[in-house]
Amino acid sequence: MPTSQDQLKKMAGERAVEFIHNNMVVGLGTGSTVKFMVDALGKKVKDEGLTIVGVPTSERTRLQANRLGITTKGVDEVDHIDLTVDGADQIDKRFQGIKGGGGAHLWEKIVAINSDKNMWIVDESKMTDQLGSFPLPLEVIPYGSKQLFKRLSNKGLNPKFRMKDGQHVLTDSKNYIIDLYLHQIDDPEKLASELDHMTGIVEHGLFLNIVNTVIVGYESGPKILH
Ligand code: ABF
Repeated sequence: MPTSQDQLKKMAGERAVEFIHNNMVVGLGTGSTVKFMVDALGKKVKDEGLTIVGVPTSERTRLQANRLGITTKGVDEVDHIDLTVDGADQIDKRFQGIKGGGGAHLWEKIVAINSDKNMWIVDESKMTDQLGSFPLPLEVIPYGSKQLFKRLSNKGLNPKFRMKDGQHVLTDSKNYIIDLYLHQIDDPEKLASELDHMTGIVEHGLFLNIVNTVIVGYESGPKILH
């Protein structure tokens, strides 16, 4: 019986917990792989009487952590973050990533850039030779977003508002999300720089030169890549 994607995610999430020790301040990402990690972390905290402070990157993760007895603080309430463990949507061979499939990439990037170390936990399906087949999320300010949409379209970036039941999907900061359907991104650095200078875009989901360690769940077991 082949290992399911969830089993591969759980494998990576549980292996990540072995890197979390007493008195650490740990950034807690978003997504289903992180959910497995936080479940395992909650068990470790309880079984070993661990003292850690979690810094969640979404309301969803904060609620899960608190439910499991993990103390959480806001990113501005801690003086440093030892390690952030987060998921990802795509990771290429240079450890460049696309994140934001869950609409949380702004808070995730804020916590990530304020962390001493970053670790991504994924199942093997997220590893790719080239970024781009996963739509690139943008968090955008609602005011002027239709004009921004037109500018993105005119640049050939194939934008689409992220909608659910006819309504804009809102981020935790109450902004809109536009996904760019690019199929492949030949120069992530160039695209990131272009997007960084477009007024109205709060943050894009290209996470470049951020991650230190990736744990991948494979059929044969978890692999730790540096
Ligand atoms: C989050 O993890 C998001 O940035 C990304 O979209 C998601 C991956 O989701 P999953 O772990 O459920 O595959 O950090």
